[in-house]
Amino acid sequence: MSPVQFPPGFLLGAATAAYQIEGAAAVDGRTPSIWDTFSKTPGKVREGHTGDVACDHYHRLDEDLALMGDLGLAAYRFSVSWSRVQPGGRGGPNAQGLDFYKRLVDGLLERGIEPWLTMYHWDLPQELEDAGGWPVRDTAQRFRDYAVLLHDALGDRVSRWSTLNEPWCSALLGYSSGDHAPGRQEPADGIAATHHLLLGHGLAVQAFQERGATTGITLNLYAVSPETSSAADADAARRIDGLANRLFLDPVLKGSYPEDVKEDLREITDFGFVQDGDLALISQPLPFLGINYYSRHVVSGAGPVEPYWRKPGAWPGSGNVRFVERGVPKTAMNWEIDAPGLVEVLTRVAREYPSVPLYITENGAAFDDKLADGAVDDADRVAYLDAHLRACVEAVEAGAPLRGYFAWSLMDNFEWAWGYTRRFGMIYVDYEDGQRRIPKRSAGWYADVIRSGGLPAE
Ligand code: PNW
Repeated sequence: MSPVQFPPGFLLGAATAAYQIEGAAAVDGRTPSIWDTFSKTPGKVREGHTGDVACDHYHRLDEDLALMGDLGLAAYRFSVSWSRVQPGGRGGPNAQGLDFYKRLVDGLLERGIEPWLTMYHWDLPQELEDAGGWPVRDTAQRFRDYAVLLHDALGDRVSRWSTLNEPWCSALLGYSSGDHAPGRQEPADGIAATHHLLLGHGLAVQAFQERGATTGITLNLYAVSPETSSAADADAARRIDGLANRLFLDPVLKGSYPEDVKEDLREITDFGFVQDGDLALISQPLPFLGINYYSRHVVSGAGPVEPYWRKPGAWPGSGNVRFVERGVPKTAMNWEIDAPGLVEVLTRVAREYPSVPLYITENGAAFDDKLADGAVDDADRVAYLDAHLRACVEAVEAGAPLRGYFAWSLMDNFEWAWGYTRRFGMIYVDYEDGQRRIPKRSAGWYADVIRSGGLPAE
């Protein structure tokens, strides 16, 4: 393949999330989140793994900052553990917890790495779950107060903020399918949680605006296509696109929930949780939309059969949808590799939801990495990242206002329900050998890409 240059100013970074890397779960005043509780509930996470220690990033900050500097990252996307900085999810700040993020941000700025802070990457303080969690409206107010607390503490040195990471996962995997924390399985709660997450986002945007600041949001979006041209398959694709993409894009960028999705969900909920003014809050202007892209869903209306990769509860009201396996190459997550789908998602968002700058805030892959002679030759990950970065350039050439890309992930980490059995990192973490960090081949490759501002010929 031919070499490719990124547009001037195209930002290249890497991403992580608090519960997946920090460890130090009960240190310096942190209280449990729903992921602490969930991972300690037998049968929920592979091998009974937890984030108690994770990559011990909390205690290895300097080493990890040095690795980010070696990579030459232009930006680093991380999340804050809510219960570390506001134990219990209410009341005043925990200075010790905040101090960790101040040291992280200052260390990034010293190295010329732009900090991109995500406020909520799935780790709700357990006390707030005990009070009802995201299906309850008050949780959105709690989130607003937490956003203000973060802005008070870090607003002088962080300018790139995102409220939520992937509310689809928090709401539908957390409250409807139960694959993720808190593991509840009530579709109506999943949809109420969706609204209250988005409301929390809107309240935070408003609070930031009152303080002369801005914050974006990150959604996980999919390319969706029907298996055949039949009407039943087209309807299946409409439903899955509705739940995965438009249920979030429409309220945030158009100020309404999609009518067809409300109709699909009619037997589950009447959307009675939406109050006057909510959608105006949720659809306030954004500085950017973050998109996490991993794969495509190919669907057929010929079900009912379980989706091959999630329990049916993740797709309420879509019991007749079958997720089709096409026999194309997959990652270790069993997710099909589909770089053209990324072009599709970006150009679709640019067309249907114009005038918001876009960033790929996550893209990457788990593969069966082998540590041999102190090195990891992850040629498959290099190929994956190369193909998806080329897709980004193609989307820009097609007119999408895409401004940057964050690889998922900086380092191997706690992959949620899969525990440490799946590795997404460009840096290998040897959990058995004192948490040793070993940059994989992809790390060196990505450093070259950043340094040269382009992709080499294959
Ligand atoms: C995203 N799904 O998670 C998250 O933002 C990351 O924390 C995570 O490590 C990464 O992608 C890889 O999984 C997802 O089942 C988890 O559709 C599950 C799904 C999607 C995204």
